[in-house]
Amino acid sequence: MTVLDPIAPAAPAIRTDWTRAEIAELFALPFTELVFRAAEVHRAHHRAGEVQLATLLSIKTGGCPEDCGYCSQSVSAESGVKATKLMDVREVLQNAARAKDNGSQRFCMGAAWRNPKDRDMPAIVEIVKGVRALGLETCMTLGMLTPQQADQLAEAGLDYYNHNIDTSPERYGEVITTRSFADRLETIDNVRKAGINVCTGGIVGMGETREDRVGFIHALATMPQHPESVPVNALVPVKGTVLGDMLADTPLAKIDDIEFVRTVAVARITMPLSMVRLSAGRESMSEATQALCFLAGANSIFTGDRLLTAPNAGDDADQAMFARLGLKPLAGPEPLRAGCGCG
Ligand code: SAM
Ligand code: DTB
Ligand code: SF4
Repeated sequence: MTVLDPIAPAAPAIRTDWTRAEIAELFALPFTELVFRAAEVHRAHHRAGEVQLATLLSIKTGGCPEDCGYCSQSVSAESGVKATKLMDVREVLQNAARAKDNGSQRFCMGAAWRNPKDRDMPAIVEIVKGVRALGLETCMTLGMLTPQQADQLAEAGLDYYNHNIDTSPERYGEVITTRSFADRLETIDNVRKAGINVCTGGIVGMGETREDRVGFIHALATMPQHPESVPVNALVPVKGTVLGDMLADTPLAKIDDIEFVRTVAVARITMPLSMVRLSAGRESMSEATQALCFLAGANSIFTGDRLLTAPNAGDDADQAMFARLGLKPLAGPEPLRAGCGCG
């Protein structure tokens, strides 16, 4: 006879019809109530003690024609980042093999492009195939894609494509002027139609309002299908970028840790099945804040000592944190559905 656990939380329905008012109400909950609810949703769908490890590599750095106000790789920034050519396939594979040895499940490759040129695609396809052959999940972020390029990546076996919406639709034009929010959605749609898993999220701590954070989560949680991965980055303030310099001049604009955790919790509650990745900005985050993020439903991180151009916590620091918190690297596929018996 199966004995049902009377205190196991009921699995909430997956909704894509969230209203802004509902999301604002979640943000406004007493903090402990919000985190408790997020933890309940997390436990209903995921193995709560496991966190996915992903490693990033910049395969083409700097010289980007876009003017994203946060980014060290834009030609508009005076960050000192040098432009490189697309990395040689062998060098990418060496990095991927190292990431696998260090326990990563997913290898994410970024290029500082507005969009890949068709002449870049054969090398990109070779990289995807090579990284997959090492037994890693592949993720790429190359800028805007045409439907044909998305199909080419799908055919090569690309598992995920990262393309962030970054902030609320209303705030977007203040952060980036060289493309629109609608352009972003179009590429995400091309990726989805090609059958590649969607990774999209954004950045908090860019001097935005609570209402912008509500609009940001609303835009993600009302997509026709929730993104499989939702990276939540805390702005890494880079000297020489518009937003990095703005934060240096107005330190009060820095995101409050509690508000950051709230954003993670609301992402978890509204998108129960998605992997919520605690992405950039961990280096300047206390372990206590990171632990609150894990409690609030974050279940993926970037490991390694570098993000794309910015420093990251590093494998040793993360192993020590996992040991202290009793967390384990995610093993096996995700996400887990309630009722599968493995939660
Ligand atoms: N060029 C591609 C694009 O924009 O889609 C891919 C690379 S881009 C660096 C990937 C994402 O990294 C951005 O969308 C942004 O969300 C995040 N990012 C970039 N610089 C950041 C920073 N200084 N702090 C936090 N996140 C950042
Ligand atoms: C994402 O949302 N965060 C990653 C990944 N997607 C490509 C990038 C973070 C970049 C942080 C700044 C840097 O390293 O330059
Ligand atoms: Fe270019 Fe991407 Fe940086 Fe924007 S975020 S400047 S598109 S590399």
